[in-house]
Amino acid sequence: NAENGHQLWLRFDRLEAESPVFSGINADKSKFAVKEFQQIWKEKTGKLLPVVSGQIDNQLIVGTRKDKNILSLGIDKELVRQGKEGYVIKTISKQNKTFTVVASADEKGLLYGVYHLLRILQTGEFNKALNISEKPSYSVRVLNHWDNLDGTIERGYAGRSIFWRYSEEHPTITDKDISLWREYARANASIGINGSVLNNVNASPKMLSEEYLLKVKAIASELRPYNIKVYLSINFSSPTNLGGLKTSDPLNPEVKMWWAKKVNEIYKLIPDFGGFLVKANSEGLPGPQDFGRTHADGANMLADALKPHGGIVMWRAFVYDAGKDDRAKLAYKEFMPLDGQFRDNVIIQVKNGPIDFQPREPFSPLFGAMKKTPLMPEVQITQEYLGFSNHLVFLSTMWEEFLESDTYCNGKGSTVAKTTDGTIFKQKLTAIAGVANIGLDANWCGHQFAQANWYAFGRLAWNNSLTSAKIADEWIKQTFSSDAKFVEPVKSMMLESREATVNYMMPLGLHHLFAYGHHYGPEPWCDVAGARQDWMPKYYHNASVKGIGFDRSTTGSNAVLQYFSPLKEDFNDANTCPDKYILWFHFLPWDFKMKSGRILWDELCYTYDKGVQQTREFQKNWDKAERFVDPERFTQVQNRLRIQAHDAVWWKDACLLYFQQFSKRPIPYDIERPVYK
Ligand code: GCW
Repeated sequence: NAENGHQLWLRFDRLEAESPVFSGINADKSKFAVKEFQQIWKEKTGKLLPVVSGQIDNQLIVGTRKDKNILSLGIDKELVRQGKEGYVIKTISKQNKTFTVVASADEKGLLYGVYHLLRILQTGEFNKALNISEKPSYSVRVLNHWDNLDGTIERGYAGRSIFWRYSEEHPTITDKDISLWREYARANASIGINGSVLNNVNASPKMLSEEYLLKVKAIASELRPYNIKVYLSINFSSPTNLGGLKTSDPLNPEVKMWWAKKVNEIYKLIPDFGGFLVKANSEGLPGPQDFGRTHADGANMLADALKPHGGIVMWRAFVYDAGKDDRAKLAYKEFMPLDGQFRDNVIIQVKNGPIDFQPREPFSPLFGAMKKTPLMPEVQITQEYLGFSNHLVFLSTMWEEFLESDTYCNGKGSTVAKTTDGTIFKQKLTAIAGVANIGLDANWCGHQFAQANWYAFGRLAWNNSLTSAKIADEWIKQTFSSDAKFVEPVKSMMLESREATVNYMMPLGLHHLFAYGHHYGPEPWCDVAGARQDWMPKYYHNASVKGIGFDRSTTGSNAVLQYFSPLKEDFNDANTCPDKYILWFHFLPWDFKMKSGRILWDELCYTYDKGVQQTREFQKNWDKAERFVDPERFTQVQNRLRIQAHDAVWWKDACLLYFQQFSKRPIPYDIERPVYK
């Protein structure tokens, strides 16, 4: 693809310039990782790295513990410790000669090791004193594609599906598909993603028809060399809707049989198939509760069918029955009583926050609370509630904030990261999911900077203690330029961008002020007759002359009680609750005294305005970067920053002018005047 952004972070244009040229590679040429390295080296430098043996200075040694060139190094124990996907990269000196070694226990790890080497060559971190050992934080690091079989993508803002691009009736495969799938797989492998759920969680029963499974098989065979397993979202009533059975009751023997057969059929086609992702009894989809059964009954039935083949079930906890209670409490209420009832190949997939991918939410109280069932975080890479692919929002800081949130489930330091990666609860199965932002757009993600979110998800899934600053730094250097005059300002823009977005959209813990349905712009006044109350912004902001916010304290919905001490006490008291969550947990009068000394109304005005000013700085910042970027990508980003600044003003004016009817106070005179009526 001709477009510049198509190469993602895989440009590798400084392999030679920034590094000492290797004298040659000592490796088994038939290994996939070695072929991959050689191919990239050849593409990017125009030269093939010669294969050498014997002891030559500056040699690159690549192999697994069973290879002769690695066996002799005496690092076997270390390699075994890193597990199948881990690796080491080391500088070894012997008799005045230096070697760079990339070694692993298994070929899977070797591929990741080789990509790590390429990354440090490209970012200028390569040196002659390397001692790197890596292994992933989570064993399953999976992208969820909300791709429909007709080629559309739910909440996708980068074009149509790369998997299902033609007629829904007869899935076809072209050469273009195959090369795209390969590029996709390579990009994922380069950041450690090892699984793809190929279809929307709002799943069509047709997904499991033979015709579609054949296409899944074809996709799987392109992804397999890159260590990526395929998974499918299933519709819980498939036995009825596809199989023609009278029921889909998970305890019915015929239903169990149907799933067992279906699973056998899948594994015949795809022997390393990963398993199922299930959205059940959620937003109107069918599920075990339709038959008086529990989530555990449903998940276990599927788990039993998958178990003999080594497959897993990722069962989502995104449930909220209309009108039952405060929406933020519902997943906890439904799932906590089931703790300990799930099979060992089931993992519960929980969105980072208790509502739904808002610009800011506290972490879901299920993390840390379910102690006998493994949980996997689900984050959203696609920007459903964050300006689609028009706004530059680097989500890494949001995920870092989430992963580093202390649940206190096991005393201080029990971060969400540690409750899910096996550190605190010794579960065998660990996983993390990101809802992909990938489509057929030439640059894959719509916004050039949205690629950074795909990148950041992979890096954090691999190492959940990486900082966003490190991730941004790597990404900028690989994607654009290593020049400090470019890297530093662009990095600070990225690191500030999510907070800026929270400021101009929903500061101080406000949430769900979005326009109904599409979730792009503001619509705090929205009132759709007959619609679910918990889809209406008013349900969340409750603005009136008395004040604004959602009372989730002990004088309100009691949601605070789902958190461990001392969090629940901190959240419960408006004077100790962090400002960033204050209107999430409290309904407060307009003249409530904030920590800054301002009254709430003024604080709200200043924060909205700050968000607007931040987007203006982003524009200036980017304009100064012009000389470092190709005109194509420069202009694309410039245009989108213009939209973002415009939207920020729209958000600020819409929200402030709407809330002002209730606050009945002036907008402080030193901030920008409204331009909308
Ligand atoms: O965020 C909401 C979206 C739905 C989505 C749902 C979910 C796939 O608005 O489009 O459906 O969550 O996560 O299941």
